[in-house]
Amino acid sequence: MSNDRHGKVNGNSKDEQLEQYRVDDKDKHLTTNQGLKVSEDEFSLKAGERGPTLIEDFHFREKMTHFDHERIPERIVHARGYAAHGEFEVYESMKDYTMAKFLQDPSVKTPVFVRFSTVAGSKGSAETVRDARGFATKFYTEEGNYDLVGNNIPVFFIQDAIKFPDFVHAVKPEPHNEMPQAASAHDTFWDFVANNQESAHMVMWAMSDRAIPRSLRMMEGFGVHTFRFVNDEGKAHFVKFHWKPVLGTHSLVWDEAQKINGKDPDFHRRDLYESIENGDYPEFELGVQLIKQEDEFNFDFDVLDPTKLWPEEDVPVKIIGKMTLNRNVDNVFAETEQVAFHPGSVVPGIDFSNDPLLQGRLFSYTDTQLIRLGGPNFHELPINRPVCPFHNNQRDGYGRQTINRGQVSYHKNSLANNTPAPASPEEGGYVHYQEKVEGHKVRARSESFKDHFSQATMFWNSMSRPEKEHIIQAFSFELGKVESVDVRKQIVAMFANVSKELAAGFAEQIGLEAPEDAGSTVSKSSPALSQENTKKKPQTRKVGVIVTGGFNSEVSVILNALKEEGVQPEIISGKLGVVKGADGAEVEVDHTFLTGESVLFDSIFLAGGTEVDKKFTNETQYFVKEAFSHFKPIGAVHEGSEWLASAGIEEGAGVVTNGGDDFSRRFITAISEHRHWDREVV
Ligand code: HDE
Repeated sequence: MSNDRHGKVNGNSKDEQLEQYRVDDKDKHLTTNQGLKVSEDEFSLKAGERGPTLIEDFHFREKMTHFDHERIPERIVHARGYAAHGEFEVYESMKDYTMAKFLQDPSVKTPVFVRFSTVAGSKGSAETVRDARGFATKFYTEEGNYDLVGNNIPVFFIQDAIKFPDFVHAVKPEPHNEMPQAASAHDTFWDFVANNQESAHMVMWAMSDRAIPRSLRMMEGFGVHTFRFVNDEGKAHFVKFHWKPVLGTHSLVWDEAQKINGKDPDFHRRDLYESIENGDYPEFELGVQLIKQEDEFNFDFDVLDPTKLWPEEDVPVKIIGKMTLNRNVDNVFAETEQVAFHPGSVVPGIDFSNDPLLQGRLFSYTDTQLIRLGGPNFHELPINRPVCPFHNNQRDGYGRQTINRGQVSYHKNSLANNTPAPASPEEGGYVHYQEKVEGHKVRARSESFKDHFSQATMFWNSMSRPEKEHIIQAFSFELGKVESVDVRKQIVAMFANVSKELAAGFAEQIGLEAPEDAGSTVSKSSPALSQENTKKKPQTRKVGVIVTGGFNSEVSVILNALKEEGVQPEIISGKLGVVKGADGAEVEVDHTFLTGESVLFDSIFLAGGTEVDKKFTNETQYFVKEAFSHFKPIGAVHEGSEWLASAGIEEGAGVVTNGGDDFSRRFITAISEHRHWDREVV
């Protein structure tokens, strides 16, 4: 069926359900909320044309009151987010591991809603900040909603939920001056890190390129915690969830990310929205790592510790299905803002582990929705409703919509035949995994959680040379913004435990001595952690094509070749309108140099042309030099090659020139590579 979001239903059960709530106001009369047609909407009711407004003006009062109450509290974390609808399909039955119904039948498509987010920034903050990204998926299954509320980083800063308020207070803008917005580069964050050393591993990820994704479509997702799969024989496996982007995992460079925040603070949502509108549906494969219950203690990390990952080389990721995001929301507030995720929303076959971070989250999410969405009935909001029926004896509360019929609202009862009645496991009733637990009530942490550095070192060891360099630069930037020299010193000492090379690398740049002792003896690395080893594809990459009148006829051939490979050329020139080639061919200009910044493109193509003035030359040089300094692929033909040479840029390391038959192929290969780190940038 159709994917048209403008009024048509695309055929999945969630979409059909949402359709009942959609309203089109176009071509209708204006009414009050009571349905009364309004005859005038520009002038309030007054005692005389120049007199005071009358309180009996119900229309004015209703309109203003509603407006006064339009805002709800933003999420305490993950306030800045963007979402889309889609579908999930499993590749093969996971019956051996879990009885979750949506993981059984490859012919079943389960509707999903995914909200991506930054963590620290406010609702209106910029999107390409250095931060973890939320990756929260709601599966609307036949057995109820299952929420996989993950991040794009597989570990977390703390090991126990009781520290979350402290961590969030430390990373948010400082309370005395409310600065800086959406950034960890300040004293309280780094003070927290130095004094809570379990954060070491996650900080490595946060300082790496992972924290500045190129696109929400090009980042991994992780459930972070260890969960349990339970099959219909009651047998359990520990499981970690992964989302693998079909386009590979790619990042921006830091200078570029900061500039984008100014040029287009909506960069990530625009990219997601436009991709879906263009039919370039973002795809993510679902992977699981499985550890048998009886192997719980056979690893050099505790499976319950959320600051540890399971190296993919030791515990392979089994790819089990695919999610496709194919529909933008109709209304951001109604859907994206009001969606309420909760890691405790599970279905039979999926259960929790005793990870103390997860355990605390199981409390926090419902609690936060109560204030954010104003009461206990947020599950009735259209975006949050399960697609299966729900029946219980919960009643009333603000905004209740369901009209529960009948006399009985309690269990057990005889007046309604003791219904609604609990379901047996055979009937789909959820049964918690019967893990045996015993212990003293203590406020303590297991000894097995105490190694904070080995995996941080493994992460460092796994990075390529440019990735390591970026991490050193990130530490240098962030600590360069930290005013307390004492905090800086503590961080150098702390990260010397991860790697002396790392600590010495940034110590020097922040005016401190390289550490003398410490260092790490860990030599393990995990190639899967390096983005160098990710998938590389040209599809959906944006190429800024700089062209002017009188361009060579070869240009149209090259543009067609790019489009055939799924590359998206956008034309940039001195002014909007049409540019004519030497052979009379015409191209429509998409951007001038004012609106088409180099940081907004993956690659630059200098297509040439003869109608050049000084302004055009200056703008082109600035543009291409900036793209070059961000290691982007650059192509140039005809006059474009001369523009390149006059900018002082030579062929090599992702700079493709000399036209000819194989130019398009060479350029597309360079585009697929994403960035060209071998380039000497001065
Ligand atoms: Fe969250 N987190 N979190 N978190 N989290 C929230 O819930 C919390 C954690 C994550 O797009 C809040 O509705 C605690 C880890 C995402 O709507 C809140 C702890 C991971 C989102 C909350 C954590 C996440 C949230 C704020 C430590 C990755 C956005 C608003 C125990 C696995 C979901 C809200 C969306 C949102 C609490 C740690 C992911 C306050 C107490 C680890 C993706 O309930």
